[in-house]
Amino acid sequence: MQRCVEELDWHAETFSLFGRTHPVPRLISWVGDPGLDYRYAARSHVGCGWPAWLDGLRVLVGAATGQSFNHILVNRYRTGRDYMGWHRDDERGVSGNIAVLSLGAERRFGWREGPGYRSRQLLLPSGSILTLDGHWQHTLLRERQCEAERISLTFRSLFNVKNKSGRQGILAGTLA
Ligand SMILES: O=C(O)CCC(=O)C(=O)O
Repeated sequence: MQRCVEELDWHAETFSLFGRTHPVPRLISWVGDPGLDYRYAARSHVGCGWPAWLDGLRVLVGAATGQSFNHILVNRYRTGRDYMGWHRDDERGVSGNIAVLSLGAERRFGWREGPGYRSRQLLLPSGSILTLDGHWQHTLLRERQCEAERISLTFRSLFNVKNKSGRQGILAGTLA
């Protein structure tokens, strides 16, 4: 966890709603194969290679889940006031499940198969790995009383796609 805090580049992104700009309620970072872009919310997150310590983690998480990964989006929740709202990770170019490695504060994770479905919750302790179908809606809930920090490393397997116009699509980049 400390290494993530100290050695990753952290970004405070913003989003627009009804013409106003708001801070995304968490910090993010990313690591991936050189040139590989995980693009969502109209923003690029281009990998520039793996530091050895994270490559080791990638191998461990790959062995634990039986998948191989080429990109990580890292979320840093500074306290329980940071969170992630309901969303899906069903962008074109993401294959297989997402593996979420949790570090630090235990937080509540919710998921449901879609709007109108019953939502369920799970506690994510430090060191746990959750595998997740990105088509399901999910959220990391706000917990106002929590003062401790949590980091989630969300391992993804991305592949190159082109859209109908022949231009690079939602995900752009090259796989080694
Ligand atoms: O931090 C978490 O556990 C959830 C992360 C997440 O939903 C995502 O990165 O899409």
